[in-house]
Amino acid sequence: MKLLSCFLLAAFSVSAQPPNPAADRKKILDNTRARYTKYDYRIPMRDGIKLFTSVYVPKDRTQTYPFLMQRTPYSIGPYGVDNYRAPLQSESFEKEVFIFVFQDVRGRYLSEGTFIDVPPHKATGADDATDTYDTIDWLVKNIPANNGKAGIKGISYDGFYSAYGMINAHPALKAASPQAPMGDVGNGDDAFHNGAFYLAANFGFYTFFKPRGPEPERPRQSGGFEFGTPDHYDFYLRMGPLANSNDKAHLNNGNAYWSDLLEHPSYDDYWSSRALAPHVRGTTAAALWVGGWFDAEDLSGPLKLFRSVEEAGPKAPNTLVMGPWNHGGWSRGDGNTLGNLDFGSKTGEYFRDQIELPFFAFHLKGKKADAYPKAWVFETGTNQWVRHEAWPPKGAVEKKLYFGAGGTLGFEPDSRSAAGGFDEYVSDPAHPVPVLGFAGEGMPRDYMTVDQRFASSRTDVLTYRTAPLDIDLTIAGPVSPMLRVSTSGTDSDFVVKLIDVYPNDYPDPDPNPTRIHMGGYQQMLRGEPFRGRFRKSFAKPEPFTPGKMEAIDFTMPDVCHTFRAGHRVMVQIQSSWFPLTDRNPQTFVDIPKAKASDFQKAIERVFRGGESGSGVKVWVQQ
Ligand code: PG9
Repeated sequence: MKLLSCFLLAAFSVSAQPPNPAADRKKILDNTRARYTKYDYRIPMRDGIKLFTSVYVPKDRTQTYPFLMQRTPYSIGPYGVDNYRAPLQSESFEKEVFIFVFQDVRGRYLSEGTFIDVPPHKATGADDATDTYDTIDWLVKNIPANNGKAGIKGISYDGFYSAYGMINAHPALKAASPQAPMGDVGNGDDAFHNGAFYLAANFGFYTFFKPRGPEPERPRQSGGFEFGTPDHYDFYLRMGPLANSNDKAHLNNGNAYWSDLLEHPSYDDYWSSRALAPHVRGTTAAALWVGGWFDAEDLSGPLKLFRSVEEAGPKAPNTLVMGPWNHGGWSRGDGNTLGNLDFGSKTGEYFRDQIELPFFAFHLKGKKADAYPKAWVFETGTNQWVRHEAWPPKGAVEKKLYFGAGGTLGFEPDSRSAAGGFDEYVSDPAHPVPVLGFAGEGMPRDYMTVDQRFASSRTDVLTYRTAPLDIDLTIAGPVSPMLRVSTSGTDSDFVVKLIDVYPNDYPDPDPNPTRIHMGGYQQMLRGEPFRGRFRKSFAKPEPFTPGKMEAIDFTMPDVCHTFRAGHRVMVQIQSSWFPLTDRNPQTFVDIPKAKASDFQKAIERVFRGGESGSGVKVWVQQ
């Protein structure tokens, strides 16, 4: 017995080595150096501009390999053929060999040319579609031991370039995985959502993402903006009207990209020319569109672009993957939790190993893989991966949840309140509804998972909720508010939040380091603002007539969620969401030029009752 216990102790002590990230990184770096040789090229585009490109070529020449590309405005560093990045993609890709390619896009870092923020696709001349084509053409013709196939992937801006590269693609481009691509930064991704400006996300982004000079240059360490407080609600409230954002204490007119945003508060051709959906129709590369249900930056992009390819009749396999992730969350960590939410399995690891890598190995190397479904999504609530051959799933039926008297909500119009009943609140721009119930960043990566009880207790938030459900209710697809509202002002925002209310006896996590109480937790599934002036047209804003009821119908990005029996469905309505979005003065003025005196309180009314009363349509899975 003694010998055995000594052995077990020894085994345990060996396996209980403390983690050593530095040693792990060194091992991966050494492994990368052992397997690849790095080359730097300045690849000529059709207009003569040369794009700086690093190519990691496998040392093994016993077989040919495909290219796996990534194009980025964020620098492909470390620069220099002796400085390797490792791992070259996620660690899952260590299991396969590719010719890894990284490229500074036109006008960024060591590539020549002029960078345009979110560059529009051009019908003629050089753009990022032709740059991708020319790069692949050059690689196939100049890099030894390639198998004539190429793939492209990337997240966020890099996802945008991945989708862009699918347009009029080179025949060698066989597979693309645009992940959280910006589908339409003017409406739905990053800059504006239904006309409301995403203040904190963009101010934070454009404090570091600045124009470069005319000459290529290596990254310079530019310090981030000093907010001077961890409480960004307070910071932005003190900043005051949007116009102050360019004064000396803030961006000091120093960033043309930021100023462009403020120059285009309506959806004009500055934005429509930057939308990718019209251009990805008919693309020929197999596509794996990836997004996160809780992505605060580019949730709508993957959904919108997947749909655009699907609706045009896909010419290659077209698959949507959505998981319980924040922005880019699928590419890092286990993915078993997010904020206070626990998904019961390593969703990120599952995606990288079971979905992403086999996709590229199949299309680029002919490795065996099961047929991919149209939609491979994680169903929150039941916390399971589900595969659907259509999206929304076949058999899902769109139903309206009606607002009722006394803050009720149900799939039948509230019989107690005849049409024309209403609930009202005072919306005060001087005291906007916060996006967080505590001091923090203006737009934290996982704000969507925060408990919404802080909001439902406010008098300027309307809350409608069902009775506890008798049976599970699964919704899968877009969520479409249908509001009937009035304001005493001449403009207002209306924010709609769809929430899962946990039963009071829902168990707390164990361990519970943050001492969170999950009993009664109000988990937001989807939330979007709508700037009322755009209710008839995003290009042509119209004022409200004070007190006159108006319809605001719109669609919010999809969900795939099961409200378990005993839970309630909740909808919250409010007229600010600060500093996630900028404040609406609630007077019909040019908001980026508004003065402090333009900001006025308003009485907001939400009309309910009868078939035409306010509500939210959801796709119920039968
Ligand atoms: N989605 C981010 C972003 C792109 C463009 C403008 C603002 C933000 C990003 O690339 O992370």
